[in-house]
Amino acid sequence: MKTVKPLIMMIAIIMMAFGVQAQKLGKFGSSIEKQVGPKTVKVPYTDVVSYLGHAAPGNEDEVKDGKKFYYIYVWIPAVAPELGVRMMSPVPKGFKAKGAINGTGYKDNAGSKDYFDTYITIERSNIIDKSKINASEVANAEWVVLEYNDDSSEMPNNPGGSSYNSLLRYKSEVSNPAKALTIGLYRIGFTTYKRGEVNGTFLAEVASPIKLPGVAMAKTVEELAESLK
Ligand SMILES: [Ca+2]
Repeated sequence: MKTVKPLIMMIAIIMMAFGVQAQKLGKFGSSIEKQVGPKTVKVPYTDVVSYLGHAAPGNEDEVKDGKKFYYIYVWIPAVAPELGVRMMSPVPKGFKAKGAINGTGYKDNAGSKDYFDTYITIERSNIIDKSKINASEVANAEWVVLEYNDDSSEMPNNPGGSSYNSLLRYKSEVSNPAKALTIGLYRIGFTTYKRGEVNGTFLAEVASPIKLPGVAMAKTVEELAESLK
C-alpha cells in the first residue's frame, strides 16, 4: 500500500500535465536565440497579429491540387527581416490575444470540438502598391509560395494527441530579391494535409521580430483594403 498511493498520484499528475499541455500555446518565439542560464531560448516576436477563424465545408477560397484552400491576406508596409506564421486548430481553450481579429463565423462556433490538421503556406504577390488591393487585381496577381509547413513539434498537440499543427519562420534573403521580404501583399494559405473537407475553428498568427506599424491582416481582400483606408 505504501508504494501504490504515490504511484497513482504520480500517474494522475502526469495525466493532468498532458491534459493541460494539449492545448497550451506559449509565446511565439523567433529564430533569434539567447542564453537564459543553462537554457537556449527563442526570443519572442515583438509584433504579433492574431486571427480567430472558422473553416467550414463550402466556404473555401480556392481549390488547388484537389485541396480546399482558405486564405488570410496580409499587407506588409516595410521591409521585414523575418516573418513567423503559426496555426492551430481548434482555437486553444480560453485563448485571448489583445486585438485579435474575429473572422466570420468564429463567435458562433467558438468552443466547438471540431478541428482539422492544419497546413500553412506563406505566399507573396507581385502587388506592391496599396491602391491595387482589390478583388480583380488580386485575382490576376502572380503568387509565389515562399515557404510552407505541415506539422510542427513546436506547436501543442491537437485534441487527438497528434502534432498536426503548423509553424514556420521565414527569413528574408536580402541578396536574393526573389526570396526577400519586401513591401507588398502577402497571403497565408491554409488547408489540410489530406484532401477533403475542412471544418473547425482555428487560430492563425503572423509575427515579426520588429514593430512594423501598419501591418494589416484580414480574411478577404475587401476587408484588407477597408482596414488600410
Ligand atoms: Ca498538419
